[in-house]
Amino acid sequence: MSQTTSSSSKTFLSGVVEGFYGRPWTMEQRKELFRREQKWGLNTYLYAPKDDYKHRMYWRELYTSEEAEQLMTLITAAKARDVEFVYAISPGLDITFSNPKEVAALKRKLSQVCMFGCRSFALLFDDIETEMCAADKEAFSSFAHAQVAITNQVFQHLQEPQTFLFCPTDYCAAFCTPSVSQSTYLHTVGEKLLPAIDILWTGPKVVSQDISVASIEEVSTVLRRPPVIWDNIHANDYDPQRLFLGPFKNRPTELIPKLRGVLTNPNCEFEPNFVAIHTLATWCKSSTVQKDVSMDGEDQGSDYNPQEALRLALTDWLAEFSMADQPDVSRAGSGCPKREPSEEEPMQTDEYVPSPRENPLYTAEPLTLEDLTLLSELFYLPYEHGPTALTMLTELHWLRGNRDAAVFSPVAPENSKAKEWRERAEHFDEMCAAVVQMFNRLSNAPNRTILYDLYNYICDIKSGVSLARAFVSSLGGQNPPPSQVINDDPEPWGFRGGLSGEFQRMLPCHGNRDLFRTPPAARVYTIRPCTPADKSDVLRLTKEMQSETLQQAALIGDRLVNGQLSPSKHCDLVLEDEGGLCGFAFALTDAKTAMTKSQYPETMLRDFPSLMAVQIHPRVPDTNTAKRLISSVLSSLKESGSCGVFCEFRTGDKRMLDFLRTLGLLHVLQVEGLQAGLVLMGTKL
Ligand code: GDL
Repeated sequence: MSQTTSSSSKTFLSGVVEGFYGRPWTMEQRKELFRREQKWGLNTYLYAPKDDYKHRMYWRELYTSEEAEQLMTLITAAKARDVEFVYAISPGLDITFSNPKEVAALKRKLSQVCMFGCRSFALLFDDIETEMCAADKEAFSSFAHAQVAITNQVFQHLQEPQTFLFCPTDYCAAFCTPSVSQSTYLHTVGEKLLPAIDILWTGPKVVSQDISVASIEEVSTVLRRPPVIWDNIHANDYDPQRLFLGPFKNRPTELIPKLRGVLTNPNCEFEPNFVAIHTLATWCKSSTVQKDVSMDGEDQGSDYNPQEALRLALTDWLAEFSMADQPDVSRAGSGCPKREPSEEEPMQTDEYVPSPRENPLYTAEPLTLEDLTLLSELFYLPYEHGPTALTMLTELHWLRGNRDAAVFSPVAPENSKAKEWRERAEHFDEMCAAVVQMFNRLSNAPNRTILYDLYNYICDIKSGVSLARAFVSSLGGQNPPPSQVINDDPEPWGFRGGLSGEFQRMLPCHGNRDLFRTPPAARVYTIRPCTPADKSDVLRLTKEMQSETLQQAALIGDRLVNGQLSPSKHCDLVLEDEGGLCGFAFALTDAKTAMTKSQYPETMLRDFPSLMAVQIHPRVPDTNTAKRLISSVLSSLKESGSCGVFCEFRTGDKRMLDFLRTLGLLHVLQVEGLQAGLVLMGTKL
């Protein structure tokens, strides 16, 4: 590609940075990458695998002759594909900037790589300790001065390569103190780093949801040059359950003339990066069009349309799935593609043809574009699920929240709500079935190299969806509750996520992924333990809300609220916004200790031994906030060994009942002989 940036005559850098943590790609995969880059018009590859010993941890060590051979072959392969090979080194873990021996070691190492035919280099100082050692503090006035001094020296030592990149320690706006425009670190870099050295930047955050033109203009002013974007939009090294198969998105093409380049740091697994790299290439080839032209796509003002770019990528990817391919197992773990027909043909055996009375042969259904679209939507982007995934989540949420009205309705089973519930449950079931079919077709695809890279993810989503499907079916009363979900002794796939999953479920922020379904809170809230000073506000809120219900039936929970009973440890949280106290959740681990008579049946108390009193002011529209408040108390109850909790409401308290139903954390409990005028909601823990 011969696109140039407006600010210089240099070619716009476009391509891939292998800059993630974990297992680096194999040499064969990298060569395949160069082939794809050339085909799609991308021109750069930045070699920066975080866990390659000699790139970071043992950066001083020279390459052995065998390694040298491999690197030389790689550099030659990149050249043959018109891809600029940029060799990066990360010495920041332990370098002493002020020691001339260290500078010499760095120069020696890069000179060695230069001998392999490499002409472009990068010095990376991301993800390192910002505190300098005593010797460096004496020699340099700041960390930025130390990094810039060594980078300028190395740049000159290598005879000022045409492409030389520097990754700052503050490589995104979120890392700058107090801000990009006032960052002393960035100002020093901008001022002192030689102008021919280019600077990497990941955008507003490490993983940036959007990168705006204004944000690039701001950082370019400070850096005194347009940055090269190191884009982590498709990086998945921070979460082993996530993979990103959505299109390159939310980077307006108006950025192109304002940048020195864009390099994507994608998924650790090589093959699934087909979409990430293909759509980036489409973006790079796009141009900005007149603003007044009406466009269907989301990136208005440009001929880049992420949905269309995705469709193009998936169409090309689909063809790859049908190419018979096996990873090379002779080089264990290398996963290297082997497309050439093998010299050793497999032994031909007589073809087995079953008779009409025998089992027919298993035939694999071919994978479809719809399957791949669904796959991409299930594993979309870091801040966004694809449309189908979003619908599935929303539907499951609705089905769970409305099961009382639909299923336990005392009136005729075919009331309109029940009908709607059943129809939507059926549609949900169909969507789940499509995921299972997609899994089946994928796992039979001839290209085993791609399949194996995807396998853990598709298996995980298939299991997750199957559990949800069985759960909905049990809610509708068609089947008993799925044994994997509700059982005292489930199989291990009934409690997913391992120890890390356990930790997450115990944290109050568990459930934050609702951010995908509902937008982030409109206001700023604080959730904190209740103090004696809050007492009067708690009472005022309770009184105000009670007048709504016009009922006075006494509740055990009232005594928790008015201070006659003390909540259990960590079970007394209040919610506050700028207008003051706007909610609370108080709980008792053992409700029986507060009961004067046997108000509730023993059987119920065995399943739901704890009691919670909860109130949220109607001015809090953010369901996530209320959810976090309640979930925190539920976590504390669970931690203290409780197996279930109930809340009492007066039947007139319709607002709270509806609100809690929407949250989906509690459901109405069917309790025999319950005092008239009362509704109990609860949940197992
Ligand atoms: C980072 C690391 C990168 C990693 C990414 C996503 C940069 C400059 N450095 O901060 O190596 O893959 O996050 O986890 O992005």
